[in-house]
Amino acid sequence: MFINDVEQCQWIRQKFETPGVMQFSSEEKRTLLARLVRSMRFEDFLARKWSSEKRFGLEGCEVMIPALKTIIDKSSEMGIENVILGMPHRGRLNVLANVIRKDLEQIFCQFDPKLEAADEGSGDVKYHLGMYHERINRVTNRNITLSLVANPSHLEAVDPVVQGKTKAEQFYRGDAQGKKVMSILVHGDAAFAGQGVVYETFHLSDLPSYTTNGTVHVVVNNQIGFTTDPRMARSSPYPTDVARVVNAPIFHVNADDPEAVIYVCSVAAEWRNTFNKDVVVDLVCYRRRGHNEMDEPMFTQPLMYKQIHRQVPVLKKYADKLIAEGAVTLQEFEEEIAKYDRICEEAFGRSKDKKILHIKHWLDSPWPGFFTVDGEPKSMTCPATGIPEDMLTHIGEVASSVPLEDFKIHTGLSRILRGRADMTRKRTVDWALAEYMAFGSLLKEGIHVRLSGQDVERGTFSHRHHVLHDQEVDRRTCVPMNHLWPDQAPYTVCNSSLSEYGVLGFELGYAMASPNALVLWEAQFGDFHNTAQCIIDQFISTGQAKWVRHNGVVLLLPHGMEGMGPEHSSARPERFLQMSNDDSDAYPAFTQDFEVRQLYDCNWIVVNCSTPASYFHVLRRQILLPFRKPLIIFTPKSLLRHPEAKSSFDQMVSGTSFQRVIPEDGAAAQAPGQVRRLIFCTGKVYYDLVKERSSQGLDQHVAITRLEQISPFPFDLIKREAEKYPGAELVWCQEEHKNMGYYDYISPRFMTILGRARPIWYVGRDPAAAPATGNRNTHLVSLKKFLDTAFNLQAFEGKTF
Ligand SMILES: Cc1ncc(C[n+]2csc(CCOP(=O)(O)OP(=O)(O)O)c2C)c(N)n1
Ligand SMILES: [Mg+2]
Repeated sequence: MFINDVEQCQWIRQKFETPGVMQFSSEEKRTLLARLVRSMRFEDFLARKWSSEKRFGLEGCEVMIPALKTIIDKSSEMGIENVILGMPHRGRLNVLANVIRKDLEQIFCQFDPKLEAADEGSGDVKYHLGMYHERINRVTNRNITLSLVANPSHLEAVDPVVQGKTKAEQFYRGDAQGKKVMSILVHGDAAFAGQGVVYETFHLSDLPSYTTNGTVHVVVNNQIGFTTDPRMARSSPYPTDVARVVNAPIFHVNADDPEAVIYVCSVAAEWRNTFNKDVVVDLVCYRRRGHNEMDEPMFTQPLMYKQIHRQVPVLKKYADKLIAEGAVTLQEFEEEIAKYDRICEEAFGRSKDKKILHIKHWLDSPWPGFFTVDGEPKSMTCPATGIPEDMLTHIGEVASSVPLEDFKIHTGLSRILRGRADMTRKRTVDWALAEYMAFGSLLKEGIHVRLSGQDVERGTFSHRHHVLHDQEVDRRTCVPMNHLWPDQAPYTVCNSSLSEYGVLGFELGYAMASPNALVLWEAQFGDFHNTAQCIIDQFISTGQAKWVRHNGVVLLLPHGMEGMGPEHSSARPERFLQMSNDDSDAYPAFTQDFEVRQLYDCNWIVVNCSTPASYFHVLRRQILLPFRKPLIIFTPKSLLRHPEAKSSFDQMVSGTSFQRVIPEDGAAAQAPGQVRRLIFCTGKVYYDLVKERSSQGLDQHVAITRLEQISPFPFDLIKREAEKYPGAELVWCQEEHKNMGYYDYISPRFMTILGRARPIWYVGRDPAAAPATGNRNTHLVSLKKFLDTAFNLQAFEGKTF
């Protein structure tokens, strides 16, 4: 154990070294036996009914069920009302049945191959689905809410998600000490030792805006029991090194000794309650069968499995012990078994009546009141996203002030605040101020805003400064955003640890807890999101389809080709677009509600804003929509300070809205008949194009139209723009390399909307392996080259498509 705190060491000693601490009443022993009966007979029942189905049985570690139940009972006794669980495949169905108490027929019916899926998504396998249940805890007679968070196959990926959801539930209840809400994370030994996200998650447990005030971890350790090769145990990194890294006590306990297990579990729950710190219970057990029920372990571990087959099951051992002690009779034990078997059989009978699987019965986080009772959005409209002018002015004034008395800020920052005041007077905003306006206005409407990521308080590009630091008093800070309105919702802005996988997972979990919050994660540079790829692939892009839970998390990904080298340039838009589910080949029906309907049908929204006003509107729209979708925003770097990249209040006042496409509105738009070329683009390259067009004197001949929303694709507006310029050649211009950026996504969609009658020519950088060059000169030369092509009106003459 690697604990430096004397009080904590003493506490543990006293719990384990005091003679006779492990005393159980006969009532407690019988409860434990009954729980073991359920755990074991549940697996037996599944094995008998569906011998060739995968279920990742718990055989060998049946004690996990009483173990989890003990942690929950003990925590409930200490005041916990809400437990959020995350766990992998092994024993999951058993936990659903016997810990969370999902109806058995709901579980059994899923083994029926004829069960049809309701029309609500593509679904997931039964040992991944989540669950939410409010019930009375029979031991304490208190109400308790249990939820098991849905997870993908990717082991341990759910850990930070559970922690984020737990933090959010604590936050909304004002449970700053974690006395009402807690999490339990279950791990396999191999995944616990090997998956880095375990450590990224533990690492969050000591950070103020991320701590859940202690988590009880349970490891199903079927690795070190019964090894016939002593080197195996030694070559394993687990458990001693793990204890050192996670900075939490690990209690190892023999899973064949149920009384010891439940004693250790109750100590673990008490530890969490006493010290608000993480703790690990390591259930040292074996795995009676193969990895899943289709595997034959004797193929590869013959000697170990010979020994395992000789093991008497824990239930029999414990029953024999209690019978010998006289705590139960053989007859009572047999009746207990018969009773549970009957429960299973009856549920099995009922399960045959189930014809349709509703994934919404497997939701881990209900949002009461947000949808209609049928789970539908309450409307298919989105109100205008602009706000009254006086609100813009007020937020601008607070954003340029120091709301606390005698608070001395850095002179450099005073200059920045004066700049904001000046912009407010002139009725303009830059990027940072537009973001302020969006957040501030939502806070007024009671929407909690949380912005998390590395160095987000200041902003990677030193443009945000949401936390002011007193230059004379150590650690004295002020968040002006929390001084906007008397009864506003709270604003949380928090610098995270240096983790993407863990922190993005955490924010996704946070966003899961309530639809009435704007939860944003910002990458330091957009490309760093790829170390969190699993959260993006397994949860964000697919979560709703698999588990029907909407999620409105926002990813802010700084993006732009600015000569900064292969990293720090691209947020990899192509990857997000490739995973967008809107159909490239289907010509859409342009119904009245097309814009909102398209957003409802998509798996996520991908935008690249070219103006601060656009950014302001899209952030507000995220909350004003009657449903939730993940929002991916490619955010700028140099545009943060670009003199042209400003917006007027006129573009943000009441009545204005997010523009999915910003059409050309200059000279070319006045006389569209004379326009020879219409360039479509998105994001920062727009400013390069406008400058070049002007320097070549082509304002009347070339129109430039911006896509602010790339996915779902604004088919209707693109069609309108293309039709406005019937004599113009159509060009897609991007600063990214041809095999990256947006081209592969937009190209087939342009073809669909143009009926393949007109080509859309590509202008941009050539294909490449790395997202950007490391050589500044090459960067500038390639920029000049594609800008020349963009305005060379002969470039595509004679070419066919
Ligand atoms: C990230 C990840 N890598 C690989 C796998 C494939 N996989 C599934 S179960 C498993 C073994 C897990 O061992 P352990 O964590 O000890 O759990 P056990 O099955 O022994 O309970 C592996 C490698 C996975 N699911 N997730
Ligand atoms: Mg294992």
